[in-house]
Formats: sequence, C-alpha cells, structure tokens
Amino acid sequence: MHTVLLLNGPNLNLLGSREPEIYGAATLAEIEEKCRSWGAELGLDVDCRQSNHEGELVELIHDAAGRCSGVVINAGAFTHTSVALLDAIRAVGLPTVEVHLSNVHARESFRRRSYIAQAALGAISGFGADSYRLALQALALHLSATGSPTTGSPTTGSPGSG
Ligand code: CA2
Repeated sequence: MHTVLLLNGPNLNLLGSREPEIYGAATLAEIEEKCRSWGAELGLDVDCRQSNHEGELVELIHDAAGRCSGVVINAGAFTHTSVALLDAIRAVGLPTVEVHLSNVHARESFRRRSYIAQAALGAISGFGADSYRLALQALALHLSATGSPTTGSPTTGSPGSG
C-alpha cells in the first residue's frame, strides 16, 4: 500500500460556501472523503491536509519525504507565485501531480503560469472534484509503473525482497 499526501492550499477550506459556479458545491471535507475512497480503490492510503500558510505547506511536503510515495497538490493561488513550493517539491523528489478544480487556462492570464508544474509529473485542471480522482489515478499508474516502496507486510514477501 502506498501512502499519498493530498495537499490543499489557501482558501480551499472555504469550498462549498462561496463561488460554487467556479469551484463546485462540495466542501473540502466531502472531497477529501471521496479521495480517501478513490484512493482505497487504487491501493492508495490518502493522507489529506490543508493549510492557508505557505511555510506550513512547505513543511508538510518535507514531512512527506520517507513517509509517502507521492503527492497530489492543489496549491491554490500559491501555484502561480510560490518558488518555495516548487523548491520543496524538487527537494523531496516525490512524484507529484498538480490539480485544480477549475480550468486555470480558461480564466485570468496570471492563472496560466504554474511554478508547481516545473516539478510535477503533470497537471489536471477543470474537472471539479473529479480532477482529484484523475490525479490519484495518474499517480497510481506512475507508482505501479515505477515499482517503489511500502508494499504489504513483511510476511507477504520472500526474505530480503524488501
Ligand atoms: O481551480 C483551482 O483549484 C484553483 O487552484 C483554486 C484557487 C485559484 O487561486 C487557482 O488559480 C485555481 C483558489 C481557491 C479558492 O477557493 C475558494 C473556495 C471557495 C470560495 C472562495 C475561494
């Protein structure tokens, strides 16, 4: 089982309360619950976190190193501004998928620039809560193709298969 960090950035704690025409009617708690359920179907244990603070997001990315196999991140407005988040993702070296509820390419031009994208496997944007589902699927495909860590209990493998 892979553990995946699902990280949401500033203002996404307000989901469901305002601007439903842009971001949908679901609350963040509802989206996180769906993500845990979609993750379970994909063999992923999804660890959901949200912060409105850039430095805290950086620390959550650092904490994922050695504990998680990958990251799905909606960095909110920090997507378009934060070199610190780009550096943190690069520093931990975890496979990362960028996600957005809205289609950032169909909105203001400043939303077309993403710093996160430079360190991400790819980005999914514009499918509402399903963007997270698609991001988890993309990460699961990547993790199964690249093999890597945290497989089952030690009793399921041969000695030294690690
Ligand atoms: O579409 C996305 O997921 C965004 O990451 C959302 C960010 C925006 O800055 C990005 O350009 C695209 C904004 C999140 C704000 O969330 C709100 C939720 C409810 C009410 C107001 C804002």
